[in-house]
Amino acid sequence: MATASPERGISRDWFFTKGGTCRPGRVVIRHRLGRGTRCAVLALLCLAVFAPSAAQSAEPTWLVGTGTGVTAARALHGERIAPGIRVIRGTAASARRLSRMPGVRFVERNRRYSASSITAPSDPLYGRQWALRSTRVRAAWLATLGDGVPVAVLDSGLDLSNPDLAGNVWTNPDEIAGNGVDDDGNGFIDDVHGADTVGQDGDPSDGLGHGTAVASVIGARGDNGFGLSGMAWDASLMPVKVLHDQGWGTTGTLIAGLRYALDEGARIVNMSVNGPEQSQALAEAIAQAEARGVLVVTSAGNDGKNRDRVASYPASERSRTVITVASATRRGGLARGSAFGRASVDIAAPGDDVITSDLGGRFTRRAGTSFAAAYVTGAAALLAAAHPEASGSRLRAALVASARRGGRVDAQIAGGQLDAAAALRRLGRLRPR
Ligand SMILES: [Ca+2]
Ligand SMILES: [Ca+2]
Ligand SMILES: [Ca+2]
Ligand SMILES: [Ca+2]
Repeated sequence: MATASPERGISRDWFFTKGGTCRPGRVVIRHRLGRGTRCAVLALLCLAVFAPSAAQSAEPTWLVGTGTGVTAARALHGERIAPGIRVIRGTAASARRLSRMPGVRFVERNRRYSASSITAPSDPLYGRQWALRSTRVRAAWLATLGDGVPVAVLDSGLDLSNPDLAGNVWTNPDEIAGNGVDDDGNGFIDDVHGADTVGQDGDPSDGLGHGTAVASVIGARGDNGFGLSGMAWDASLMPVKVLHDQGWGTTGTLIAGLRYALDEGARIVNMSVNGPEQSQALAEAIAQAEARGVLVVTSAGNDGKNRDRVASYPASERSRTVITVASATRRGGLARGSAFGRASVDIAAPGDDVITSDLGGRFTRRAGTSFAAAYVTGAAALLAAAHPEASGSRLRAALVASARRGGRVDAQIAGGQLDAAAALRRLGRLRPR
């Protein structure tokens, strides 16, 4: 473009020369104007774009593509980030003006991009959690982390002091702690963080560890530099103790627990329990869950039986809101001891060599369909967070339809293996949060 005119000691690109002749709010003219008109106009524009108010405000930034040789954009200061590309700050109007300047090839908004994969969380055990890779949950985390979705864990309770869980424990907004009164009239005194239908009290503390382990798979705090990563880092875990510390409960403790979960607004209920008898009362409680749009996730059982022939409850409940989960190994086969059934088992999820939180802040490797169910529950919490309107039966349908096929487990169950990212996509969108 412009060339210097040395014989006159004047350059047309006077304000392009080194030495910072143009700064926000300040134009220093080091040379006499030669062909002054354009220069004067450009100088004014330079001031307009880089007035201190604009430079220091939270205005959008723009990418300016400049031509070869001397260009006006060079005058506009900004930051040179690549040959022929500068970043400047300014309003849309100043960007439009700039785009008309000589030597400017384009001006476009410096747009925000999101990482297309979340960086590995800081939890020290993350690298050993093969299940998180198998379930493709990292891609799902781009869309949601669970966002406070209430998830009831009907089990042996929960270690409320566990540092990886404490931050995600549900709080009953209608109950005043420690006053010895059932403030919300739900039948449990001081049930601030869940309830105990075995001891019939408001303290769901876990004396067994099973419930704490299941809860950690669902919703241990992720990326907190401690322990492991749950599936849904921001889910709200509602512990309901329906099992004695010896690991068993009754139809009565189960249905009381389910009713508590429904009354307190759980959207998903994890029931990693199995019993041999069909129960009218349990079937009615599950029908109630379906009517309220609540998903019930159950373990297929660890007896190695074909569930199509040998029933187990609630796994064998025929309901569109119950999803029954078999346990898969790292290699995608059915885990040893896992029940199966092409008609009665919906999906498989990691349930072998699973790292879980235990009592006293310890960690334990566990196996069984209890933990497979917990992975599905965690994925369901992510779905429910991204799609608050979706009913339990819709969540179930999305999880089953999106399950990954091609593994050895396919021939033994109705669906394939849990794929959290595919399930989110199936429900509508896998969008950045
Ligand atoms: Ca209460
Ligand atoms: Ca109270
Ligand atoms: Ca208790
Ligand atoms: Ca953690």
